[in-house]
Amino acid sequence: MEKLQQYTHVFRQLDKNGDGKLSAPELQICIGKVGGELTLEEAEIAAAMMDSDGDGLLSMEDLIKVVEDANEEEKANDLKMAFKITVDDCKGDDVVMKN
Ligand SMILES: [Ca+2]
Ligand SMILES: [Ca+2]
Repeated sequence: MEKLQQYTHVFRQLDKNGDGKLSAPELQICIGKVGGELTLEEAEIAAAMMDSDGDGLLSMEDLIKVVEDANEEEKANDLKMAFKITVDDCKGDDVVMKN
């Protein structure tokens, strides 16, 4: 799968309400998917940190930036790693979101 297709695929899965942006609750689901825990408050802070245009929501561009920036040394940044794992996991079309 092309990298951009992969991002699009992941993004669509994470974007539960289909508005083209990832909100804090949607980030929470993302973290839960890779076995992590994030409070809504933490998700809101994380979204604000990764948000590039200040609307508090993550666009696909923001997601790509976050994943591309993620590296193994940045263990502290769980959300980046979670995104990376989610994208890496998404090689096929048969990925099922756990709710
Ligand atoms: Ca959304
Ligand atoms: Ca934004």
